Amino acid sequence: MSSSGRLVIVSNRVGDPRKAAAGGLAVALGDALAKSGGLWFGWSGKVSEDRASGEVHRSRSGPVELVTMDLSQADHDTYYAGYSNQALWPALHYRLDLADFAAGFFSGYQRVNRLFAHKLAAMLRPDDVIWVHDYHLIPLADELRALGCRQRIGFFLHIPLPPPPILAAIPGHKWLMRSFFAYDLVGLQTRSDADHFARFVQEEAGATALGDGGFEALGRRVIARPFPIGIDVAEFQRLAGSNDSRQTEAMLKKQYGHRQLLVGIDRLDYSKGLPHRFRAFRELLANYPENLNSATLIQIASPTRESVSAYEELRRELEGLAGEINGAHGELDWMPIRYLHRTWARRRLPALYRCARVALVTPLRDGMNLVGKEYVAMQDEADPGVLVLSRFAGAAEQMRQALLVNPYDIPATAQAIQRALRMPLAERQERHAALLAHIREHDVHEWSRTFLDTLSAVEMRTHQAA
Ligand code: ADQ
Repeated sequence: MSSSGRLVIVSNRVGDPRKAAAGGLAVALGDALAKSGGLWFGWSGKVSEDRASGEVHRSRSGPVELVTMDLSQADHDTYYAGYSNQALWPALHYRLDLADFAAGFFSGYQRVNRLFAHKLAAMLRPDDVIWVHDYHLIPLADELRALGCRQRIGFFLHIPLPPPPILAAIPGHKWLMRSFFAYDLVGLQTRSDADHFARFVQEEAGATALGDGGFEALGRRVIARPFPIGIDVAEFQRLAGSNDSRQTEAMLKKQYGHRQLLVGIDRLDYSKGLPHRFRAFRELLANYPENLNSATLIQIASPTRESVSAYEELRRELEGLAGEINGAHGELDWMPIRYLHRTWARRRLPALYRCARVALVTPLRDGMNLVGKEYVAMQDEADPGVLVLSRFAGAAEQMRQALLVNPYDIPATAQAIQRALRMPLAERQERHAALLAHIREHDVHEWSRTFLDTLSAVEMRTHQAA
């Protein structure tokens, strides 16, 4: 980071960068924070007994200060489970049919963002650089500006930004736009998300395009550009060398050595297209019978947001499909689908990636999707597997050498899986080498460095009359 200021990260959940389970994003942000002796602020993940939110906890992770805040039950239900996960999450994933825009959700969302801003403002120094993450906290900069904060504030949206007609269906979407204009820099995952942003602010707020992603409206300026997120390749290589990972790999090779393994690793979320994936796999078995008694899909789907009813229905649908496919095609000594509804320890992920001939990353819509990148990073360069990737994952914009599929087209997806399973070695190597070079060059460290350099280079604003 070129600026000398302290880095302050704000996100719904705070990760402890020193814990291996924290994952690449926490590690990358932790690195950036450590360089400036930074602060990470967010929800503690705890729901307090108190009627009001706000108890603050402080701890340290090396040079990084971690500050978290508890939420009351009502704030959790409206801000987190409500507006964030039942209104914004589905709407921004193009699923207006699943969105619930209850008024109580919206007021809770505003209330918690205001509370976050009040708690954070009290801790800020004048030369801090603030980086806010994700859809839970879109209005945070506006709230901070209202309290007189003039620091540089950047925002990164980890999930997609849909085209203007979908955004315009969000009740009171004007506040959304106004909120974006309180930031100095808005980062999006892909070029097409950035195009949607450009069209949205120009069509709905009459914003003027200033070039290079700059826009002016409402008496404010913002820069909005794509910053595609990557993974920490070195972290995965380290994990792959761990005892846990080696043991799991040996076990998988013993169990499945004479089969063709396919792997899917996701949170159990409707955006990930899991029922479509299971149907494509069923079609593969029906249309290409040479895969019977051989192709085995290991699908790990970790539980998430279980209090939301759409997730419960999805769980039942998947269990039904897995049971049906195994019942119809399985043998005493072979089950086509191994479906595990639980979180898989991060340190054991490399083993799964390495043993799988094919990875199925087929979301109906995804901001980026890091699983495909992790899979590519973990392949044996001499004998790599094949990535089947949805064209609707943000990653598809960069990973053109994957087998790109439309997950809604079940027969075509089955055909692509068949092609992946039969792909000759030379073609696998060629595709893999190109993908790996890209993933190495554009890793998560490059992502955070580029974002923060861009934010630091933004002219300090003489904030903020509007
Ligand atoms: P997620 O929707 O959570 O994140 P994704 O990128 O698929 O999406 O996964 C994030 C991490 O979680 C990966 O490191 C993956 O290995 C891990 N993970 C996923 N399922 C797991 C499981 N069942 N067991 C163990 N680990 C699992 C959001 C956006 C994405 C975007 C990321 C980062 O929705 O589009 O890529 O943020 O910006």
